Amino acid sequence: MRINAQSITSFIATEGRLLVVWATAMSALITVLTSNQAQAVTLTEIGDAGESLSTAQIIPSGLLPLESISGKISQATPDADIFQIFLTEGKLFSATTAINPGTLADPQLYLFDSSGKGIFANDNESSNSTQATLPIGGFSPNQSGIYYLAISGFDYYPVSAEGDIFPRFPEVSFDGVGVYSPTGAGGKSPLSEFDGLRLNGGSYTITLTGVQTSTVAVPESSFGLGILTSGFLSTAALLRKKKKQESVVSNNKLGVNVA
Ligand SMILES: [Ca+2]
Ligand SMILES: [Ca+2]
Ligand SMILES: [Ca+2]
Repeated sequence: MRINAQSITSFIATEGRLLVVWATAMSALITVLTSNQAQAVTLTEIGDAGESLSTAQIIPSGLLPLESISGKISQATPDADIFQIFLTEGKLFSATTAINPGTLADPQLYLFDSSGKGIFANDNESSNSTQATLPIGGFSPNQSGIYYLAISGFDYYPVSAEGDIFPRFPEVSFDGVGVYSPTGAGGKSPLSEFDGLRLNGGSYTITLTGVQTSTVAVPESSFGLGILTSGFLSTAALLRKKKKQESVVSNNKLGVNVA
């Protein structure tokens, strides 16, 4: 090609357009990435989560992906922690304390439906680990909705009015390995309380998959204290978003919606 003033002008114009197109595309990509990363949340227990459905900690509404829950189990006083979560039809659920920081040496995990009936439970994920795992594939709901995830230290376990919701030693192996269905004497009835010995205390982090924050709101005073974004969305941005969403939740004076 013969280079002259006209071809140079043409080249610059073409490159300029390409640059604009490239920049626009990158901008869109970055927006999508930021948006996706910003919407995953982690929860830190606020005060002490209760150990009944009515005192369970409710995570702010909005159906955001919930990546983990952190908290503490007291050994000195009765303490199991229950969190209300949202599970989606057909989506595999899992929860594990195994790969997380924490000082709770021997946690147990339990999943209940919206009425408090047991779904499945685990004490120890393997004969080499006293950490707990409700495995991927162990549960996938037929219907989207509210569920309750509970954690306690060994040997503080859930009971209904009829007795143990999940089988325990000697009905199950002494090492506590295995994922159990609610086949205990009280397994057909909803959770009424936790019972047993409190042999463990400490901090925990439960890593989750297939979980979203609940659709029920929490008091506004709690907002921002326990929820941490895992992406780029700052607290200020969340608060701006909250303000924007206030009209959405105007029918529920207690709540916020960060969807
Ligand atoms: Ca607690
Ligand atoms: Ca508690
Ligand atoms: Ca355990």
